[in-house]
Amino acid sequence: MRQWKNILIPYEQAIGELKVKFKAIRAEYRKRNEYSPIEFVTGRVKRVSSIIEKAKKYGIDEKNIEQEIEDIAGIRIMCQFEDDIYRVLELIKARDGKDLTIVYEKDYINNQKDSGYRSYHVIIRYPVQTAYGEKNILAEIQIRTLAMNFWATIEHSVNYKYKNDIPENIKLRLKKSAEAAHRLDEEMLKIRDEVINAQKLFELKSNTVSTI
Ligand code: 0O2
Repeated sequence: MRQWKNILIPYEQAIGELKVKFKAIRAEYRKRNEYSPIEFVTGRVKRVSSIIEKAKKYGIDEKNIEQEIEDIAGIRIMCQFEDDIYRVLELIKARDGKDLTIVYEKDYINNQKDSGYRSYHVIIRYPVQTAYGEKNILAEIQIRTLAMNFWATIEHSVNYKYKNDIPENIKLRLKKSAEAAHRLDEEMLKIRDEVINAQKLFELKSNTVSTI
């Protein structure tokens, strides 16, 4: 039995650091009174049971888990509009070779999954300074709109309930909902500038009220 509690320590540290770094980008835009392509950031370390389950599913030997399972550490960046995803991607690419290294990308936006899932994934290598020296870990950054996130969260819980064997009629409904979420993103993109201007005005008003 592997000492998972100890193995996961650098992954937890990486999640903590990456959350701070991406939240700092949002905070900086806000302080400059500029629009932030990052709406909010979450992160998690995969549960040991899910790691073992995934290893079994792909026939991965336990000793190779850390090299082959790329999403033990997972960061999720939510954006308001679909084109923000590509701005976030540029922000990540600008750091390639600096505090992180991009390993490869998975574009589930232009190549939507059969389930209806859409998101942009970037697999990175991230150096963690531990008490025992540097450890390079793999992490997955998922970049998605709020609508994509809404759909994925619902679908994930339905999948959990049916243990990955969702009845056909529900699968069909979920696919239709994915199309609706996609249309919502497309419509919102068309009025993007209008929405951003309105949000700026709203923020200006809230700041004035809070300083009175
Ligand atoms: P959790 O709870 O987030 O850890 P696989 O994981 O088997 O689908 P692969 O190639 O290893 O396939 O990784 P991929 O495609 O990059 O997917 C990894 C993660 O992306 C998943 O992690 C989900 O978070 C998300 N994802 C991928 N496909 C779907 C989907 O159809 N629906 C939803 N809701 N999310 C998806 P985990 O391990 O599934 O879950």
